[in-house]
Amino acid sequence: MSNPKPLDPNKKLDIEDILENLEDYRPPRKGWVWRNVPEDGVDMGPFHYRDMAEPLKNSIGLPAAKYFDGIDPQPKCVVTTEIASGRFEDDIRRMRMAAWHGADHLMVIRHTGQSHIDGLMEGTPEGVGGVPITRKQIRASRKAIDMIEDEVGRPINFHSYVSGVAGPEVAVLFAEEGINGAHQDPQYNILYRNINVYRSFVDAAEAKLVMTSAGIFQIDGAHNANATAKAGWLVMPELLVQHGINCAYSMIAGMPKELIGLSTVPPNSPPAPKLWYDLPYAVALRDFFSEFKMRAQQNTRYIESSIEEAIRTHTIDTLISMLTSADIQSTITPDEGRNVPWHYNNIRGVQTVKQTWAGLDGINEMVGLKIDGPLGEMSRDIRERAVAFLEEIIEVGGYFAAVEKGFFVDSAKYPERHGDGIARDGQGGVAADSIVPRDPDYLAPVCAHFGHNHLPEGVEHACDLIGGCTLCKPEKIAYIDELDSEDNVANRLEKTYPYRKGNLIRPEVEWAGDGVVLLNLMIPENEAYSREAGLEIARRMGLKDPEVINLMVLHPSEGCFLEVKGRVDFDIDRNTLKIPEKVELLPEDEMREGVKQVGLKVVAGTVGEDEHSVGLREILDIKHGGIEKYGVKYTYLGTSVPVEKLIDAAIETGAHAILISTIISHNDVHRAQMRKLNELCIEKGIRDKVILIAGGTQVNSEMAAETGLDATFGRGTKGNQVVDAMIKALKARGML
Ligand code: Z97
Repeated sequence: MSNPKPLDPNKKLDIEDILENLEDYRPPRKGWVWRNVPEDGVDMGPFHYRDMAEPLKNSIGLPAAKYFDGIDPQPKCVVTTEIASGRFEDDIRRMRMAAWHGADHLMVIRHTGQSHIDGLMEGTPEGVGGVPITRKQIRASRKAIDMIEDEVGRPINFHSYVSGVAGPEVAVLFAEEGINGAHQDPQYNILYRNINVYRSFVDAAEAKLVMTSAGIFQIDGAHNANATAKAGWLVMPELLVQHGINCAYSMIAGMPKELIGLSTVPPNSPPAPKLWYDLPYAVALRDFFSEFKMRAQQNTRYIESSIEEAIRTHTIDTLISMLTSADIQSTITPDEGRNVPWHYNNIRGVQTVKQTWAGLDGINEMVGLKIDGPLGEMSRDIRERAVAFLEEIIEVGGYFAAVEKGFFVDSAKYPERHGDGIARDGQGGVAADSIVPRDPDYLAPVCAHFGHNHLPEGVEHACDLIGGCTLCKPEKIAYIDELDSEDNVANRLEKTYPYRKGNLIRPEVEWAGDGVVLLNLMIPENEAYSREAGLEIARRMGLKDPEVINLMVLHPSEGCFLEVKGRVDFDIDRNTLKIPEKVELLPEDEMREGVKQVGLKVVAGTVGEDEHSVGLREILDIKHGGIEKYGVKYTYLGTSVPVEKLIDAAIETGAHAILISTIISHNDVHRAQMRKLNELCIEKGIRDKVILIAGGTQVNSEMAAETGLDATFGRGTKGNQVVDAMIKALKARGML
């Protein structure tokens, strides 16, 4: 079945529509896709980029893009974001947002311990929303992603894990459903999930071959040692060994190098002198593993609840990726430390990569690494320690013996050992004793099967014996819908219907209608009082379940910055909102051109008895974007200027416009002054030659019509709005 209806960027995803006929849906493509990177670079707006991928069809650029023709340059590396709220119907909306900002590798991970699943679950999920590996969840997500990739104009890689004792079955499910990438590393199961060592490797061979058959890109699990170790930077030699074991084992199982990715993490974080650890480590990795792809993930080991801290570390990590080349740049939502990834934090992560990559585009043409110096020496030191580590593994009897002795994730700098590594008993762990040797005449009529398989004479394709397996004949896949009558997507969608398709609006961070909001507060108190005051303020503001999720001491006694999370339980009815008409400003170039063409001149002053001139002068001066910035010449006559004087000055200087400002206004003085300006100009016979504009704190845009002026502006007006109004008025009068 081909792609469903194209998405309309002005409409929300129709989740009910996506779920319709899901049992018949087949992914239109399979396999991993890298970005298209033109050899001669990419020209966008006023710039030439040396090292960027093709831009998207539909996207949202960085905030500053508006100054540069709205361009949205895309890094050459694949950009990852992790999305797993536990509810796929909410994940897919976030996937769409992330794709619009440039993510093309969407990982559905980290909701629950997927590795604990002992068998494949077809129908019923487990817990709220379940783990993201039921067929229904995967298929609905894949279908949504297929629609989203059409919308943004770039293939999107969908990713999850192949781990736990159900790993091979999960791999088959992923291959059937068009998953494009997966974590797979038998060492992960052993070290972190206590799955029997032998079972884990047997399963891995089968899973890796199945993944290969569907072109699923593999990411290993070595980086978990960095995240788990007491001192993340001390496990560098071990990380090289773990990468080496998974790469070698994957190739033995039949996986081509192009599908093998190393999961790397710069091991250190400021205030440590990060570069002195991370750069030699990255160089060592590239030296040993140049034939494989690098997936760089930002450091999360030392990140807690400060979003800014996470983003700053991520920026330095991205610089390291650029200096040493990374094929995939994985972002962690910068709220990882809070363990509650929210929609907008996925976007922040993607933006960090996008901004760093664009800003540092082509860095390697201007800056090089000095390998002849401490960098080279330190990198060599890491590699030597890794080789010694590997030699010791062989000496003690191989990998399994080393695991029994607790070689891995020890907190000392190798070759020292503290004896606190993760040790696993070869005879123990989940699914110990579950390996059954194959019979000499073993026959499995399925494709992509690891190990000896005695096919009858003349049969080349194993599944020909059964008329095709599910990988070759997807119509053979049995689709089982959710079986739980309580916890299922239909029930959840019914509850969230008013927010998705009805008229109700409630803020959300994760799930439709969750009502979660975040308060930013500065409390001028010490930490203990700030915390309690923050909670009390949130309660009085009517927030439910308030919780301080970040606290930064500004000074031990002067104050703290707090982020307080809470929930609102009211809705806003869309129909009660009045949307103000939007004034589309002319493009900046058009404004400048118009100003230049007529040699636009204005006279300006505050009128009546008003000495407040700051607002008007901000509108005039170049510094904060006043009209001078656009080339307008102005004559400023000062404060409390009589309207007559302004008109005379306009005639004398040949000004095209008069700008007046009033702030203090009793008895509607501002209105009277505005009317007077119009009437006097008519009297003097120059009304059709001058544009009359007034501004002030008590002025609004409707007063122009009422007082006979061309335009009137209130609080917060900027110079570009005034220039826009003048150019539009000149055009309307045929003067431009
Ligand atoms: C990342 N932020 O992107 P469980 N298998 C392997 C793994 O590395 C992992 C799992 C399974 C991280 C994601 C770390 N990776 C978190 C090779 C986890 C997960 O569902 O937690 O049991 O398995 O790499």
